[in-house]
Amino acid sequence: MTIESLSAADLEALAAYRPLLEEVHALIDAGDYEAGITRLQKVARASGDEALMNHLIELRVAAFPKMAEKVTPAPMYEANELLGDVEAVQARLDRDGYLFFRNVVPVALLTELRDQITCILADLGWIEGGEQRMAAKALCRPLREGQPRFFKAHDRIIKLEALHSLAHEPAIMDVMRQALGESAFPHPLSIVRLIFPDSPELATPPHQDFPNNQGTPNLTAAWMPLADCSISDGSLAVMEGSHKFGVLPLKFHLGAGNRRAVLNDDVMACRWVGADFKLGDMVLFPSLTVHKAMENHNLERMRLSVDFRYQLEGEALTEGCLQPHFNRVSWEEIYRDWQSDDLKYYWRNKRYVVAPWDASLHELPDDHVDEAYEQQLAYNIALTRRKEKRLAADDA
Ligand SMILES: O=C(O)CCC(=O)C(=O)O
Ligand SMILES: [Fe+2]
Repeated sequence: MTIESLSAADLEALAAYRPLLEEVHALIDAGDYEAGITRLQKVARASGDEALMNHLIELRVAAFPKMAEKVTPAPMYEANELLGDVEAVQARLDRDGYLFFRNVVPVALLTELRDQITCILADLGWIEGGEQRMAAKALCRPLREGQPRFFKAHDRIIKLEALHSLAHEPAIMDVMRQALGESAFPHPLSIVRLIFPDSPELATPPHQDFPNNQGTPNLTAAWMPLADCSISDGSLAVMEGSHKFGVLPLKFHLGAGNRRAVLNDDVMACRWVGADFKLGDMVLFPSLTVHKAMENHNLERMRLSVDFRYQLEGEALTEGCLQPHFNRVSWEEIYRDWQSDDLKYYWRNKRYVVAPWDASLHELPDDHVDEAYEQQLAYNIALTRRKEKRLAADDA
């Protein structure tokens, strides 16, 4: 979007702000949407000028795909060759802030879990049922974490024994012990991601897990998709070496967690790495590593994935990591229909230190309500326009 592309009416309404607009568009032309939007935002919010606010929203609509395009991940290093050499595994994790493994998680377990999750989603009308069910082809508008309809599915999925037991799977535990140490154990906070197609604005933004989880910074996540998941299907990307620069400040974002990290120059100098994941592949990263989801450009299929977190005995964790994700359903309820008792409350036999939760690490800046409002507005506009464009293309 350039100043020249504005309509005559818009230009007239914005005439008083011409110098500001030129400044903003110079930043945008140079590729820095974030700086342009920040500059315009200050004046638009302070003035309450409607034309200026509309222009800000339009810039946000245009910025989403442009900002996404900027990340082209280099290939992740495949660390399978290091397995068996614990020192080499740990040195590589310490150096790069991630480890990517091909084909280490039994695909039968992943497929079984996908089967159970897609049954629930089809039952609730999120995706097509029947023969197409496992493809997870979305039937409804994107739902976001936090919405009542989202929880209708999530409250059922969080009860699945197959979800929680996967975190303990011996093949995964073997890798986690090599990466972290012999006493590695998973947190019971097992997370499932239900990511809709065609909504790049909702892709999980760059962030560190530390502000969400806290406790030991050695806490290490294992992320794995529940089907083959290429970069364009919205797989996970990490910033290599970004775990060396401490805890970053936060801003609001519409994607999972509603927070993105504000990346400083040191972090920006790190490169993004990613992969076309195959079912069975897994990536690990400690809680200070900056990571994000790539945008799901698949126009039909949901991206379903899970992520678990592991730590060593004796290290610190916060109470929230011992609760079910979103803490809406009790463990008792979750366990009700399980076949086996072996994993119920297993963490009570582990040694760990409970650290206090530091709310300041998780706080959003004062302007987050404005930010949320503007992003939601821009997202709705972008979604409606994409839909109209597709309908028009279908008609043609
Ligand atoms: O799957 C996603 O979109 C986000 C995953 C993530 O942030 C994590 O595993 O920590
Ligand atoms: Fe994360």
